[in-house]
Amino acid sequence: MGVAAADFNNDGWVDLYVTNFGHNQMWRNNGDGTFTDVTRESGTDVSGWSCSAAFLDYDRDGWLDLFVGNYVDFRFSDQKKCLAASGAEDYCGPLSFNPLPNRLFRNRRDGTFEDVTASSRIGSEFGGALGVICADFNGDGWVDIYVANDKRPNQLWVNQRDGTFKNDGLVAGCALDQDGIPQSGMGVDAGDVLGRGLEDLAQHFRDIQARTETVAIDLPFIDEFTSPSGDRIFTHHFVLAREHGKDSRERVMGYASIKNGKISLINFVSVPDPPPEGSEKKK
Ligand SMILES: [Ca+2]
Ligand SMILES: [Ca+2]
Ligand SMILES: [Ca+2]
Repeated sequence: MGVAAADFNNDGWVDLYVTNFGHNQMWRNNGDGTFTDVTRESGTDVSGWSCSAAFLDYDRDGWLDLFVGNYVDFRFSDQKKCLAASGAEDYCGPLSFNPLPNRLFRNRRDGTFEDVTASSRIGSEFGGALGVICADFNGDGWVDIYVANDKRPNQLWVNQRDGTFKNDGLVAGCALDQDGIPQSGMGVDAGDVLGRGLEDLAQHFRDIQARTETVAIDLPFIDEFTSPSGDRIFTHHFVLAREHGKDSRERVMGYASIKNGKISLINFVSVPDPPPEGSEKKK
Protein backbone atom coordinates (compact mmCIF):
# COMPACT_ATOMS: atom_id res chain seq x y z
CA MET A 1 0.00 0.00 0.00
CA GLY A 2 2.82 2.38 0.83
CA VAL A 3 6.50 2.71 1.62
CA ALA A 4 8.77 4.76 3.85
CA ALA A 5 12.45 5.07 2.97
CA ALA A 6 15.16 6.10 5.44
CA ASP A 7 18.37 4.87 7.03
CA PHE A 8 17.03 3.42 10.27
CA ASN A 9 20.31 1.80 11.39
CA ASN A 10 22.60 4.73 10.57
CA ASP A 11 24.94 2.77 8.29
CA GLY A 12 24.60 5.26 5.46
CA TRP A 13 22.32 3.08 3.34
CA VAL A 14 18.63 3.84 2.92
CA ASP A 15 16.33 1.10 4.17
CA LEU A 16 12.67 0.46 3.32
CA TYR A 17 9.51 -0.12 5.31
CA VAL A 18 6.71 -1.45 3.11
CA THR A 19 3.07 -1.33 4.24
CA ASN A 20 0.73 -4.04 3.06
CA PHE A 21 -2.70 -5.55 3.33
CA GLY A 22 -1.31 -8.31 5.50
CA HIS A 23 2.13 -8.23 7.10
CA ASN A 24 4.31 -5.18 6.62
CA GLN A 25 7.99 -5.59 5.77
CA MET A 26 11.19 -3.92 6.95
CA TRP A 27 13.95 -4.27 4.36
CA ARG A 28 17.50 -3.51 5.54
CA ASN A 29 19.81 -2.26 2.82
CA ASN A 30 22.89 -4.50 2.58
CA GLY A 31 24.87 -1.83 0.72
CA ASP A 32 25.54 -4.10 -2.25
CA GLY A 33 22.33 -3.67 -4.20
CA THR A 34 20.41 -6.20 -2.13
CA PHE A 35 18.08 -6.02 0.84
CA THR A 36 17.39 -8.36 3.76
CA ASP A 37 13.93 -8.82 5.25
CA VAL A 38 14.45 -7.92 8.92
CA THR A 39 10.78 -7.47 9.79
CA ARG A 40 10.66 -9.99 12.60
CA GLU A 41 14.08 -9.38 14.11
CA SER A 42 13.55 -5.61 14.03
CA GLY A 43 10.26 -5.94 15.89
CA THR A 44 8.30 -3.93 13.33
CA ASP A 45 5.91 -6.59 12.11
CA VAL A 46 2.41 -5.16 11.79
CA SER A 47 -0.39 -7.17 10.26
CA GLY A 48 -3.79 -5.98 9.17
CA TRP A 49 -4.18 -3.14 6.72
CA SER A 50 -1.50 -0.46 6.81
CA CYS A 51 -1.39 2.35 4.28
CA SER A 52 1.12 5.02 5.24
CA ALA A 53 4.26 4.90 7.34
CA ALA A 54 6.87 7.47 8.23
CA PHE A 55 10.30 7.53 9.83
CA LEU A 56 10.82 10.26 12.40
CA ASP A 57 13.16 10.89 15.31
CA TYR A 58 10.57 11.82 17.90
CA ASP A 59 12.94 11.48 20.90
CA ARG A 60 15.81 13.30 19.17
CA ASP A 61 18.44 10.66 19.92
CA GLY A 62 19.72 10.66 16.34
CA TRP A 63 18.03 7.35 15.46
CA LEU A 64 14.94 7.20 13.33
CA ASP A 65 11.78 5.86 14.90
CA LEU A 66 8.81 4.54 12.95
CA PHE A 67 5.13 5.48 12.75
CA VAL A 68 2.77 3.08 11.02
CA GLY A 69 -0.68 4.27 9.96
CA ASN A 70 -3.34 1.58 9.90
CA TYR A 71 -6.62 1.67 8.01
CA VAL A 72 -9.66 -0.48 8.82
CA ASP A 73 -10.33 -4.04 9.94
CA PHE A 74 -11.34 -5.57 6.65
CA ARG A 75 -11.16 -9.31 5.98
CA PHE A 76 -12.05 -11.13 2.80
CA SER A 77 -13.83 -13.77 4.90
CA ASP A 78 -16.17 -11.19 6.39
CA GLN A 79 -17.43 -9.25 3.43
CA LYS A 80 -20.44 -7.07 3.92
CA LYS A 81 -23.11 -6.07 1.48
CA CYS A 82 -23.36 -2.34 1.10
CA LEU A 83 -25.86 -0.30 -0.85
CA ALA A 84 -25.69 3.09 -2.50
CA ALA A 85 -28.35 5.75 -1.91
CA SER A 86 -30.11 4.49 -5.03
CA GLY A 87 -30.42 1.03 -3.51
CA ALA A 88 -27.95 -0.49 -5.91
CA GLU A 89 -25.15 -2.63 -4.52
CA ASP A 90 -22.07 -0.55 -3.93
CA TYR A 91 -18.63 -0.86 -2.41
CA CYS A 92 -18.40 -0.58 1.37
CA GLY A 93 -16.96 2.69 2.61
CA PRO A 94 -14.57 3.11 5.53
CA LEU A 95 -17.37 3.65 8.05
CA SER A 96 -18.57 0.12 7.37
CA PHE A 97 -15.52 -1.19 9.22
CA ASN A 98 -13.81 -0.62 12.55
CA PRO A 99 -10.65 1.49 12.28
CA LEU A 100 -7.34 -0.03 13.35
CA PRO A 101 -5.03 1.71 15.84
CA ASN A 102 -1.82 3.19 14.49
CA ARG A 103 1.55 2.09 15.84
CA LEU A 104 4.69 3.86 16.99
CA PHE A 105 8.07 2.13 17.31
CA ARG A 106 11.09 3.56 19.10
CA ASN A 107 14.50 2.77 17.64
CA ARG A 108 16.66 0.92 20.19
CA ARG A 109 19.81 1.72 18.15
CA ASP A 110 20.69 -1.97 17.83
CA GLY A 111 18.61 -2.84 14.79
CA THR A 112 15.48 -3.45 16.82
CA PHE A 113 12.49 -1.34 17.75
CA GLU A 114 10.34 -1.09 20.87
CA ASP A 115 6.58 -0.82 20.41
CA VAL A 116 5.66 2.38 22.25
CA THR A 117 2.14 2.67 20.85
CA ALA A 118 0.56 2.59 24.30
CA SER A 119 3.12 4.51 26.36
CA SER A 120 3.33 7.31 23.78
CA ARG A 121 -0.51 7.54 23.68
CA ILE A 122 -0.44 7.26 19.89
CA GLY A 123 -2.76 4.30 20.17
CA SER A 124 -5.38 6.15 22.20
CA GLU A 125 -7.09 7.81 19.23
CA PHE A 126 -7.29 6.64 15.65
CA GLY A 127 -9.66 6.70 12.74
CA GLY A 128 -8.58 4.71 9.72
CA ALA A 129 -5.36 6.35 8.56
CA LEU A 130 -4.59 6.85 4.92
CA GLY A 131 -1.95 9.55 5.14
CA VAL A 132 0.72 10.66 7.58
CA ILE A 133 3.20 13.51 7.59
CA CYS A 134 5.79 14.26 10.25
CA ALA A 135 7.01 17.81 10.77
CA ASP A 136 7.54 20.29 13.57
CA PHE A 137 4.22 22.07 13.25
CA ASN A 138 4.55 24.23 16.36
CA GLY A 139 8.20 25.13 15.87
CA ASP A 140 9.46 23.86 19.22
CA GLY A 141 12.17 21.71 17.69
CA TRP A 142 10.37 18.40 18.29
CA VAL A 143 8.79 16.58 15.39
CA ASP A 144 5.01 16.18 15.46
CA ILE A 145 2.73 13.77 13.58
CA TYR A 146 -0.34 14.59 11.49
CA VAL A 147 -2.57 11.67 10.54
CA ALA A 148 -5.18 12.02 7.79
CA ASN A 149 -8.12 9.68 8.30
CA ASP A 150 -10.78 8.51 5.90
CA LYS A 151 -14.22 9.78 6.99
CA ARG A 152 -13.18 10.04 10.63
CA PRO A 153 -11.51 12.96 12.50
CA ASN A 154 -7.83 13.53 11.75
CA GLN A 155 -5.21 13.61 14.49
CA LEU A 156 -2.49 16.17 15.07
CA TRP A 157 -0.12 14.49 17.50
CA VAL A 158 1.93 17.20 19.17
CA ASN A 159 5.19 15.94 20.63
CA GLN A 160 5.18 16.53 24.39
CA ARG A 161 9.01 16.12 24.52
CA ASP A 162 8.76 13.35 27.11
CA GLY A 163 8.05 10.37 24.89
CA THR A 164 4.34 11.09 24.71
CA PHE A 165 2.07 12.84 22.23
CA LYS A 166 -1.13 14.83 22.62
CA ASN A 167 -3.81 14.98 19.94
CA ASP A 168 -4.54 18.63 19.28
CA GLY A 169 -6.27 18.09 15.95
CA LEU A 170 -9.61 19.48 17.04
CA VAL A 171 -8.28 22.70 18.53
CA ALA A 172 -5.87 23.12 15.65
CA GLY A 173 -8.78 23.07 13.25
CA CYS A 174 -7.48 20.18 11.16
CA ALA A 175 -9.57 17.33 12.58
CA LEU A 176 -12.88 18.27 10.95
CA ASP A 177 -14.18 20.59 8.30
CA GLN A 178 -15.88 23.91 8.97
CA ASP A 179 -19.18 22.16 9.56
CA GLY A 180 -17.69 19.77 12.09
CA ILE A 181 -17.85 16.88 9.66
CA PRO A 182 -14.94 14.50 9.07
CA GLN A 183 -13.53 14.54 5.58
CA SER A 184 -12.02 11.83 3.45
CA GLY A 185 -8.44 12.54 4.47
CA MET A 186 -5.91 10.97 2.15
CA GLY A 187 -2.56 12.24 0.93
CA VAL A 188 -0.91 14.91 3.05
CA ASP A 189 2.15 17.08 2.77
CA ALA A 190 3.90 19.73 4.80
CA GLY A 191 6.06 22.62 3.79
CA ASP A 192 6.78 26.21 4.61
CA VAL A 193 4.25 27.70 2.22
CA LEU A 194 4.39 31.20 3.64
CA GLY A 195 8.15 31.39 4.09
CA ARG A 196 7.98 32.00 7.82
CA GLY A 197 10.20 29.13 8.85
CA LEU A 198 7.30 27.05 10.11
CA GLU A 199 5.72 24.00 8.58
CA ASP A 200 2.35 24.42 6.93
CA LEU A 201 -0.01 21.56 6.28
CA ALA A 202 -1.84 20.57 3.14
CA GLN A 203 -4.31 17.77 2.82
CA HIS A 204 -5.81 16.28 -0.26
CA PHE A 205 -9.22 14.75 -0.04
CA ARG A 206 -12.56 14.60 -1.73
CA ASP A 207 -15.73 15.50 0.09
CA ILE A 208 -18.23 12.89 -0.99
CA GLN A 209 -20.94 14.60 1.04
CA ALA A 210 -20.69 17.87 -0.83
CA ARG A 211 -23.69 18.88 -2.85
CA THR A 212 -21.62 19.06 -5.95
CA GLU A 213 -18.69 16.93 -6.86
CA THR A 214 -16.59 19.94 -7.55
CA VAL A 215 -16.44 21.28 -4.03
CA ALA A 216 -14.14 19.89 -1.42
CA ILE A 217 -12.97 22.34 1.16
CA ASP A 218 -11.26 21.47 4.40
CA LEU A 219 -10.89 24.87 5.86
CA PRO A 220 -11.91 26.02 9.31
CA PHE A 221 -13.97 29.09 8.53
CA ILE A 222 -13.61 30.05 12.13
CA ASP A 223 -12.61 33.56 12.92
CA GLU A 224 -11.13 34.45 16.27
CA PHE A 225 -11.81 31.14 17.93
CA THR A 226 -10.05 30.74 21.25
CA SER A 227 -9.31 27.31 22.61
CA PRO A 228 -10.86 26.33 25.95
CA SER A 229 -7.48 26.46 27.66
CA GLY A 230 -6.63 29.74 25.99
CA ASP A 231 -2.93 29.01 26.10
CA ARG A 232 -2.23 26.78 23.17
CA ILE A 233 1.41 26.28 22.39
CA PHE A 234 0.86 26.93 18.70
CA THR A 235 2.38 30.05 17.37
CA HIS A 236 1.73 29.45 13.71
CA HIS A 237 -0.04 26.54 12.15
CA PHE A 238 -1.78 26.60 8.84
CA VAL A 239 -4.40 24.46 7.27
CA LEU A 240 -4.48 24.58 3.52
CA ALA A 241 -7.64 23.89 1.62
CA ARG A 242 -7.74 22.54 -1.87
CA GLU A 243 -10.55 22.12 -4.29
CA HIS A 244 -10.49 18.95 -6.31
CA GLY A 245 -12.65 19.58 -9.34
CA LYS A 246 -14.13 17.30 -11.95
CA ASP A 247 -11.25 18.23 -14.20
CA SER A 248 -8.88 16.70 -11.62
CA ARG A 249 -7.16 20.03 -11.18
CA GLU A 250 -6.29 21.01 -7.67
CA ARG A 251 -6.82 24.56 -6.57
CA VAL A 252 -5.56 26.01 -3.33
CA MET A 253 -8.56 27.74 -1.81
CA GLY A 254 -7.18 29.34 1.30
CA TYR A 255 -5.53 28.85 4.61
CA ALA A 256 -6.07 29.55 8.25
CA SER A 257 -3.72 30.46 11.03
CA ILE A 258 -3.46 29.38 14.61
CA LYS A 259 -1.76 31.89 16.79
CA ASN A 260 -1.63 31.79 20.54
CA GLY A 261 -4.83 29.84 20.83
CA LYS A 262 -6.73 31.69 18.17
CA ILE A 263 -7.72 30.27 14.85
CA SER A 264 -8.15 32.94 12.25
CA LEU A 265 -8.95 32.90 8.60
CA ILE A 266 -6.05 34.91 7.28
CA ASN A 267 -6.43 34.55 3.57
CA PHE A 268 -8.65 33.15 0.91
CA VAL A 269 -7.46 32.38 -2.54
CA SER A 270 -9.95 32.15 -5.36
CA VAL A 271 -8.72 30.60 -8.54
CA PRO A 272 -11.10 31.04 -11.48
CA ASP A 273 -11.98 28.09 -13.63
CA PRO A 274 -10.25 27.88 -17.00
CA PRO A 275 -12.33 29.04 -19.98
CA PRO A 276 -14.47 26.32 -21.53
CA GLU A 277 -12.97 24.38 -24.39
CA GLY A 278 -13.34 26.05 -27.73
CA SER A 279 -13.61 29.55 -26.33
CA GLU A 280 -11.03 32.08 -27.40
CA LYS A 281 -10.00 35.41 -26.05
CA LYS A 282 -11.31 38.37 -27.99
CA LYS A 283 -8.58 40.56 -29.33
CA1 LIG B 1 20.61 1.50 6.64
CA1 LIG C 1 14.82 8.22 17.87
CA1 LIG D 1 6.81 20.16 17.60
